[in-house]
Amino acid sequence: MTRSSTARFVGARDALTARLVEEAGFDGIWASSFELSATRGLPDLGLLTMSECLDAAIHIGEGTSLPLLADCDTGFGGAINMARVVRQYEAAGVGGVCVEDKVLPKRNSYLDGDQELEDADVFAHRIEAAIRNRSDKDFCVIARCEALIAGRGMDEAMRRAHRYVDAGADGILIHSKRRDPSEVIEFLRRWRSRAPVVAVPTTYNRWGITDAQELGVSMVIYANQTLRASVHAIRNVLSEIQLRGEASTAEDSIAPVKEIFDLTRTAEWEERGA
Ligand code: SPV
Ligand code: MG
Repeated sequence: MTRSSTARFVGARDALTARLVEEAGFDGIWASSFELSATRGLPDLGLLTMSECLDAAIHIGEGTSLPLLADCDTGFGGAINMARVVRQYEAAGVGGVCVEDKVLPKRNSYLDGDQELEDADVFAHRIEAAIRNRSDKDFCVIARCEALIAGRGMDEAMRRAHRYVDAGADGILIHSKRRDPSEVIEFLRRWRSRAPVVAVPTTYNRWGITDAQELGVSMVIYANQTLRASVHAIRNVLSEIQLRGEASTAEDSIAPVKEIFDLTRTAEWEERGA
């Protein structure tokens, strides 16, 4: 297992997945809007409400002792909504929130087509409201800069990132959908470690944790790999059962029932209720 001072967070859409992430030795959980939407069979187009996302985050948190960073899309409205987001997520024991500078309803960053950015001052005001409304300064508020995703260039990304840290953000998630890490590396070079940086190496997935660490990245998020893994695993087992007309050969590629008993701490619960 690679040990790193760069925290490695992984997307988990439910408590059981979060438990698997913890078991594998990662550092934290990303409650991804993409994963939570997909779990409901919905596209990641800002359709989920704050209560739905908060409820999911609470359930995910019940499965793990790892810190949880909640993807709060654009903050579910304006500064006043952001104030409520922070109060509610903090009260629920979530470690922090991440909000992105797009307009509501946002579109997933990997979708083709236009991405509409929020006005930088309007978004900075939202960050200020978030900071003002936390009661614990360790509750983390990450501002996600989508300027590169929206094709607005590095100067705009830098301008926005500085504006958001001026507004009080604890860190910047700089998002890029290039297949190589060049944009993120250029951002880091110009940023000069002014505040912690979070990266999401989904498309530039050959960028290893050691490289990220050497360049001073504070956190990487493997945002959606567990969701995508489960889609293929489920499809494979279903087609195996369809093909054979029975489930015996599928057994080799699925978890034994006992493993699920163990993962859900069945013995511990029976003891509690004894
Ligand atoms: C998510 O996982 O919901 C994210 C990250 O926002 S991404 O889908 O990579 O934009
Ligand atoms: Mg998201």
